[in-house]
Amino acid sequence: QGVGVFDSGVGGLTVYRKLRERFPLVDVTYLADSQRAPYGPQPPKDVADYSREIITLLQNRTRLTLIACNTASVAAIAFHVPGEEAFHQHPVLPIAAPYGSFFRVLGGSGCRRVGLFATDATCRSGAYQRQVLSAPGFHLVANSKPSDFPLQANTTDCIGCAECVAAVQREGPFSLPDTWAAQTEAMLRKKFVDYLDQDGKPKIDYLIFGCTHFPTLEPLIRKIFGPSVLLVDPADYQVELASRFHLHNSSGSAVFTVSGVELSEKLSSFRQAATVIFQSFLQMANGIWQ
Ligand code: DGN
Repeated sequence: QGVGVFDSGVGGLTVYRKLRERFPLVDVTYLADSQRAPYGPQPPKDVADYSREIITLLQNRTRLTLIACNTASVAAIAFHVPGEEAFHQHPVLPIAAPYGSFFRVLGGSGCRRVGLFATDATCRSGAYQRQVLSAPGFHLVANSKPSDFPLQANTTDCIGCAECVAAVQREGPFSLPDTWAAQTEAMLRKKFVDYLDQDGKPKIDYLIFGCTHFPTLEPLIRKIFGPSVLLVDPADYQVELASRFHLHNSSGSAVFTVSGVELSEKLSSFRQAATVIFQSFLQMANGIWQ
């Protein structure tokens, strides 16, 4: 009766956190496919197959699955996972789906320049670009060529960062020495060059986190852009949509599962990264790791 959540690794914990805030008493099964992470560089067809496999596993014990990985979501959508028939009884909500365009609810007036920060696979899919371009008044920074979708690998209207996924997956940003934080900030500043003017002022009004690992980098990103840029986490809209499914309140338990043969090793590194992402995580998990 609970909710299944999966990601290639720890990124989906940022979705789990929002789900838990919204539904404290719903049981959750979280699956980190660490054995096959990262998904970003792999062929979308393979990633879609992983998703199909994981959803099949989760649907036995949950009522609804959230794909808490943008890369898996865009692959799943492209390869029709889940097919209507196969998962008829078990709804699946991919994070990168066009949920009636989240920009509509953002409101605001004047300039609405949007930046996108995602994995290369999500950038190439054009999933978020299409949403931005279909929302009246919003446009992408830097350039955008909607007719080119699906985009080429070197697209410039989206900023991809495989290194960021790897870094968050490995350790998370907060436990690292200041020197590392400084290096990461420098790397991000380089990445965001199209989104900053010569004085370092933002050229964007919104930044979409198109990868679930990236909200953990928020303190550094906030430092770079300052307070005026609105950071958009699609998990808010995904979790909101989950509320339509009348989720069953229970004990609010959470089971965390990691794929891979060297399970104990994977679990300990996952646990470490999870702890870093939000301190009370282990407390919440209450020792029920599998
Ligand atoms: N958290 C995943 C996403 O949202 O795309 C990262 C994908 C990966 O494994 N590189």
